[in-house]
Amino acid sequence: MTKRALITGITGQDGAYLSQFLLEKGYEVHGVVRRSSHLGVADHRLRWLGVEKDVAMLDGNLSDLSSLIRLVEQVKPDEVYNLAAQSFVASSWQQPILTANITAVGVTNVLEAVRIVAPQARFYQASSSEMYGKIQEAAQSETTPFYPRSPYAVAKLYGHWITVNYRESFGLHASSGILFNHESPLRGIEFVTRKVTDGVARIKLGLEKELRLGNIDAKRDWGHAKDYVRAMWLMLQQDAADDYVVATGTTTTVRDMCRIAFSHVGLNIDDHLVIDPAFFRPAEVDVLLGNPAKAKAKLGWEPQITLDQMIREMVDADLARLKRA
Ligand code: NAP
Ligand code: G4F
Repeated sequence: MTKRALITGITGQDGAYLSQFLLEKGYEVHGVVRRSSHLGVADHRLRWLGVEKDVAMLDGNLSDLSSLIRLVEQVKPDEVYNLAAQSFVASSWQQPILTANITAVGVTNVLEAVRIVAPQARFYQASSSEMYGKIQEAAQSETTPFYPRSPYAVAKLYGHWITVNYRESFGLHASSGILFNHESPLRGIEFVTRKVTDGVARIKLGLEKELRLGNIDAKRDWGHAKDYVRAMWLMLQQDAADDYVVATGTTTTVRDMCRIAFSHVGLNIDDHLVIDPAFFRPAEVDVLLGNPAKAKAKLGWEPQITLDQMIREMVDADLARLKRA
């Protein structure tokens, strides 16, 4: 029988790749979309992947429990992927209450809708490596203590633990993926990898002269979103729900990530990169490095796309976009 998936955050980077992945597996895919005054903007990532006509888009919002209850009643999902969030760390200092309402309490709203209407459905929560913040171990695993450093990370920690709690309290098949940074040509323009690949493409085409960044000494464990949505699905195929770190096991500075992008188009980073304190954060996460051993052992998951390949793919995609425009 055809399986049905309900995805919150279907219009985001991961929602688009997960939709494509599930459609290829034969799923019926339904997504929660918050209303916008701009026609056509919401599905631009799904359109990029050519799957916009294959998914059902349903009106709802993480802050409105009644909408979620109705959607779960309507869709009768086998699997629910909660990807919706205010997901930009820097914005979480500007909008801490909205971040808490959506990224934290919104998780309880989705869990409640599942518990009330479809307790047999399997649930995935998009937890984050940002929860490790001021790291307590050099390589972070499922047992590393958390130390969040932003309103976003604090909200994600709530979402993580409420998922664990609903699993233990009500026996829901609820799993959390503690995903490290993952990127793609569909990444939002405000995140550093995409800001860099778009900036490099603009400089290459003579549209800009400089790229302004904040803390380029920060280190991140970067993977490709296409690899990471596969891990989400694998978690929900296990007999028992559990929590998993999804990462590459390699960490790189923002500076070195930039070097890959500049050298891909034959430019010298020192001629164009400007440090702008406006992009420094009130509290920084200096370094993240994941230990994906459990995901490898239990899910058989391993990343297939390297940082080098991904950054080059992103620069090429931005060059093509800008040329078209
Ligand atoms: P994204 O591109 O920013 O997508 C976020 C999605 O959430 C969008 O579809 C957005 O809709 C939706 N959304 C925001 N507020 C909403 C609300 N009130 N009601 C309903 N939908 C709402 O994020 P992503 O990179 O795909 O990440 C997916 C999830 O994984 C997020 O929860 C993120 O925090 C988490 N995560 C991401 C990473 C990463 O490196 N990418 C790592 C760890 C965890 P609009 O299109 O209308 O804005
Ligand atoms: O790309 P970023 O904005 O991602 P960040 O803060 O690591 O968060 C992302 O990954 C998390 C997983 O760990 C997700 F949960 C979260 O939703 C999001 O997807 O920044 C990466 C690093 C930071 O240290 C930041 O200070 O890059 C540094 N950076 C330096 N200059 C910059 C800039 N970041 C941005 N966005 N813009 C800059 O100009």
